[in-house]
Amino acid sequence: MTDVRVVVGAAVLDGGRLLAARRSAPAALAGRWELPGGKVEPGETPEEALTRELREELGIEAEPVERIPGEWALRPGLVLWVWTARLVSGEPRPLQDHDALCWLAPEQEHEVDWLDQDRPAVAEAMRRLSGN
Ligand code: 9L3
Ligand code: MG
Repeated sequence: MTDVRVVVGAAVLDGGRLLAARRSAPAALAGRWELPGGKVEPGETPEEALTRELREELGIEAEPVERIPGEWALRPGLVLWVWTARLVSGEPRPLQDHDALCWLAPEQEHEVDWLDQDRPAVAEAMRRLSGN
């Protein structure tokens, strides 16, 4: 019996930097930074969900590149899976659920207050960006 719901997060990489998004909701998470994304809907693959979430939340076209190995528990019944993603077109804007965005170079990883569950995947994405 599997009733674990997957949330996909995107490590969008462009020009040697990673896109970080600051949540505006819910109140408990507002002000914390995350890899943008959201819940996989029934009938969708995780990759399809990732593409859809980036379109809805940021107005960009992006494509998933590789899954970052691992999964991180968000709360009972909800886990986070992360892909690196390539920006195909558009300029990201915070259209939903975020109130700020920024592009971070690897040495800037710790300049924002990442959600705890996102930290391992952020660290791995930054390692890949810096070629380690
Ligand atoms: N969440 C954590 N890290 C992330 C994402 C995209 C989401 N990188 C958590 C926050 C919410 C839940 O997953 O509690 C569902 O996310 P959303 O659908 O509100 O974005
Ligand atoms: Mg979301």
